[in-house]
Amino acid sequence: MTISLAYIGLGSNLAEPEQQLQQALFALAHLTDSQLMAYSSLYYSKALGGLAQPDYVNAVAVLHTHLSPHNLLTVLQNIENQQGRERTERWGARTLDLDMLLYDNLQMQDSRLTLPHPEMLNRAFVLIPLAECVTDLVLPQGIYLSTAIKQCPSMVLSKGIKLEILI
Ligand code: ROI
Repeated sequence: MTISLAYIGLGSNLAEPEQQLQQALFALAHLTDSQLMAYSSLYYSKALGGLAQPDYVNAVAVLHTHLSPHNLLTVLQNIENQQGRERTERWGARTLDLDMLLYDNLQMQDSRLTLPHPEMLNRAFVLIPLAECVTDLVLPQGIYLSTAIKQCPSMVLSKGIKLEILI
C-alpha cells in the first residue's frame, strides 16, 4: 500500500481558537489510515482578507496517510463540521479551518480540491509554521520553502506555545 505525505494548515478565530486547534490535532492524531508525524507551534496573527473579524490562531500538521487526496479532504471536512464549522461567507470568521496544503508533489485542480493550496505562497501564517515542521522543503511549484518565505507578503506573526496532544 502506498503511503503519502500531506501537509495540513489549521486555523481558527472563534470559540476559543486554542481549544479548537487542540481538538483538531487530537482528531488528526487519531485519523483513520494515517499517522500524525509532526506539527508546529501556534502562531497568532491579524485576519488577512477584507472582513473585520477576530485575530487568528494557526498551525501546520504533517501526516503520513494511505487516504487518497479526496478521501483525506472528506475526513478533514468531517472534523471541521464536528467542530461546528458553518460555511457562510467566503472570507469570514470560522471555528476551524483545515486546509490541505500539499499532498506529495501532486499538482491538481478539480471542483473540490486544488493542490498545492492556491493561496499558500501568499500566507506567512502557513509558510512559517510549515518551515517549523520540515527543513528546506522543495514545493511542487519547484521553489524552496525558504525562498517562498522571503517572497511572501510580510505580516506580523507571533509564535505561541506548542500544544501537547494526549494520544
Ligand atoms: N487570516 C489569518 N491570519 N489566518 C487564517 O487562517 C485566515 N484564514 C482565512 C482568511 C479569512 C483568508 N484570513 C486568515 O480564511
